[in-house]
Amino acid sequence: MTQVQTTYRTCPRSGLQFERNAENLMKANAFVAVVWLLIGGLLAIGVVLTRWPAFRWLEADRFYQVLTAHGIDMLIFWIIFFEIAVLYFASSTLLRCRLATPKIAWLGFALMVIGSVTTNVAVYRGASSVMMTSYVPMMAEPAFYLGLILFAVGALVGCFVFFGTLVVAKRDKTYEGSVPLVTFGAITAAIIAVFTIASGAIILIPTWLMSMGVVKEVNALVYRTIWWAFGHSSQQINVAAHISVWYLVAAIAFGAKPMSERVSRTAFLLYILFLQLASAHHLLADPGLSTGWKVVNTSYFMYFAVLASMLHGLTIPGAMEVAQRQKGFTKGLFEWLRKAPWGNPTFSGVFIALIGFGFLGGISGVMMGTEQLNMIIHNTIYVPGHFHATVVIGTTLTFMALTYTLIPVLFRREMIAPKLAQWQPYLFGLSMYAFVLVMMGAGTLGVSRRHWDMAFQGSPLAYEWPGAAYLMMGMVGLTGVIAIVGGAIYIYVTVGSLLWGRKLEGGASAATFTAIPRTAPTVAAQTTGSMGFAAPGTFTLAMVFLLAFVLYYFINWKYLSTLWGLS
Ligand code: HEM
Ligand SMILES: [Cu+2]
Repeated sequence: MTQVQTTYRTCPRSGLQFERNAENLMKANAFVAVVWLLIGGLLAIGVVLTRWPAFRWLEADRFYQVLTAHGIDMLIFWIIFFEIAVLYFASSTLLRCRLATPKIAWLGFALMVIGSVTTNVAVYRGASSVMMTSYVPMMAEPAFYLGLILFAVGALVGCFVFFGTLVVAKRDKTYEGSVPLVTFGAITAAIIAVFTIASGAIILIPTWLMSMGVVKEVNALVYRTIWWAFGHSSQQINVAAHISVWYLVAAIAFGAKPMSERVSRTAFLLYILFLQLASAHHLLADPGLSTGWKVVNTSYFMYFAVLASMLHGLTIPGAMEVAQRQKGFTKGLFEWLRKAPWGNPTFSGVFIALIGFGFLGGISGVMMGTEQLNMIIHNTIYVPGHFHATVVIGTTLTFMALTYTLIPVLFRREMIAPKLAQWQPYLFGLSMYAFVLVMMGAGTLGVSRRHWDMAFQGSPLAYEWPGAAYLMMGMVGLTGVIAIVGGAIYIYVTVGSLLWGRKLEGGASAATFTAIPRTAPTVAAQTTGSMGFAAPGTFTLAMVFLLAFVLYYFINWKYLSTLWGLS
């Protein structure tokens, strides 16, 4: 066995064991992530105040430049830097082993930093306002693509360090049996990430060459198909990662165990098997692909992935409910929920994320993934409404919630302004609920996504919107500003704690790891709630979800049927 110079610190507050290299890399990745969130949040001010019809702040070219940077800094840089930190945590910390090849991990980190800065500089120079999707033949400067490629290589390196760390843990026997569920979820995320990054490389490298004049043409349909194999799967990484964090938080906040490990693991596997196929839902309006191909991919196979998310959506609150009932909160259907730690921002953030992700992101996603219904909302502001429910309420809020736990545990600082932190998930999460709802409302009325000014001011033929469309876009502005304030509070509390928070002692360090102790076999506790279910409250919530889904689906078919009068 090779002897590697490192130390292991056992955190006195959480009992978690941090290896030095992994710890430093997690801190660096999480910190840079938050810097990108800050920049993306500042850019959101420009986007929101322009979309707010009463302000129409930025001119078109400036708007698209700011929008491009907002989308990329948020969805790619904030989220993936944070995910690399999560991968290192799920491997090194949870398996209590050293991080494999720390030098290479730092190299990956450096590539990600260089790549993200390069792409941003290209956007700020002004000739790369191609937006997140950067469809050909619209061209950005070569540096725009080069930055993304360097970033992707860096992230890929991070994934391989993660896999290497799993090997180290296995070889050093730091744990027994199978890996914990949270690590399993992270493995899912990392496997999808490798596929995702490969698709990104296949399409972005030729596009980069085209921007330099080396390649003459990249076919637009091929571009879109492969770009979405990358773009859609990358969202699956986010889902697998934030769901893993939900399991982690259920364990931290309640000591909850998954209701069924096997079901949860199978659900993660379904992601790997079926998610890429769902990429087709981004191509539903594309000519050149057959209807049969679209229907098979978006209907039959997509539902397996949706099924997986619904399984997690059921088992995570279910596990919380079972744990709460064991503590004696057994009254009625919902005492377990009423008596949950609502004042703990890690819990409240995760719960608000879970409900919002399911009800707002999930239901709207299945609706818009249906070929016929897609035509109602295609390329309208509904689309960003939907994905802010998934990537902001789902992923971003979950990562924010986790940070509140990491400040004392990983960064060893006492949180400044704990009262403010308590309010933050409510302010940010609930204003985002409202934000996505009015965006989807305006989109249902037809407000365009790909035109910055819904009023089309100055164009010869005016279009008369129903007044509700203006009202809702005004609400998009207002709720967006409130959400930005909620985001600012998060940045203030987290960065402020690192700068001014009281230092906490790190706990004892040792030169070797302490293996995960063999846990006593858990007695299958008899946790029958009312009506014979282990988790009747969660079951009720699931029925409410089903009802909401059916109603919403029906309303949209009904609405579709009124759009073209046949008689
Ligand atoms: C306070 C928080 C945020 C607000 C108020 C906000 C607002 C907006 C608005 C108004 C748009 C423009 C929609 C359009 O006109 O097409 C937009 C686009 C976008 N946002 Fe956000 N956003 C926020 C946070 C985030 C976060 C956290 C992410 C990702 C994790 C994100 C990802 C995106 C993406 C990918 C786009 C599309 C860019 C494009 O079309 O190229 N946003 N956002
Ligand atoms: Cu998708």
